[in-house]
Amino acid sequence: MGVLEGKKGLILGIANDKSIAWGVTKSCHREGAELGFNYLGDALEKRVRPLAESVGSTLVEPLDVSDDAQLDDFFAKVEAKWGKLDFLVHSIAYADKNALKEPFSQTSRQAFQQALDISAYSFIACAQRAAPLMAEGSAMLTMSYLGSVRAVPNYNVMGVAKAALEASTRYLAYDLGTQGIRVNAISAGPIRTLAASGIGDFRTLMSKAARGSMLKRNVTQEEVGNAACYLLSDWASGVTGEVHYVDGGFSGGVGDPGEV
Ligand code: 0WE
Repeated sequence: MGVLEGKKGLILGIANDKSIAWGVTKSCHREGAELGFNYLGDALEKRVRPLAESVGSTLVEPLDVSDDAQLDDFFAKVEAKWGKLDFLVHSIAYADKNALKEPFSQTSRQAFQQALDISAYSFIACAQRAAPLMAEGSAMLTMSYLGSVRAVPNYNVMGVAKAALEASTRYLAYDLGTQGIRVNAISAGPIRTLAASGIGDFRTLMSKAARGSMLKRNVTQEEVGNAACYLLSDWASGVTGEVHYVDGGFSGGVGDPGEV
């Protein structure tokens, strides 16, 4: 008997089989959940639909989280099909490519607004539409990164967006706590995904993350997925407003002080 048996959940943000959202999907499916998905545009539908079908899903709908009308349509379809929702996973971020390499002090208003809108506000937008479908004991989860609390070279405006996302997690947890809905974030170590492929010298960042971690290795999509299952399950019934690190211990250490 899986820890998510009998639960219905949405997983937002699969791009392909390397996505963190796909790691979360595999764990949630193994633990018995019935799952629904979104895709961004026709190009990604071709990738997401076969993955969704492989875990027995029949809820796969378009959703660009920067568009309120699409958000309304998406959650209306979820309500029509399921009537209720037990969990929501938000695994969505975007910043302009140039904003992730130019000096942070050069960040444009447009790049700031877009990064914060898609990477942070979208969690609030989803939460406010998901909550009315949720009963006591339901849960929401989003994905963050250490760049929210430390200045990580080149992470730039994404770090500011993740800081807003983590603060939003706490305020949503406060707000929805009165309805018995829990809201948490996972802060994962760097993982090679489609989003990471657009980043210069990600290889060096990955090897520094491994060497500086306590486990001396990087974490996987599957490990994030397993931690996600716990936070979404009734085993975490007393846990909310939390940022849970799944980074092999990197954030708690200083690496090797003797390293040159
Ligand atoms: O949150 C992320 C990645 C988010 C991301 C990645 C891209 C690349 C392609 C958001 N927007 C875009 N836009 C693009 O055009 N991570 C935690 C992975 C990541 O990204 C970095 C990192 C790490 C770690 C960027 C710079 C430095 C470190």
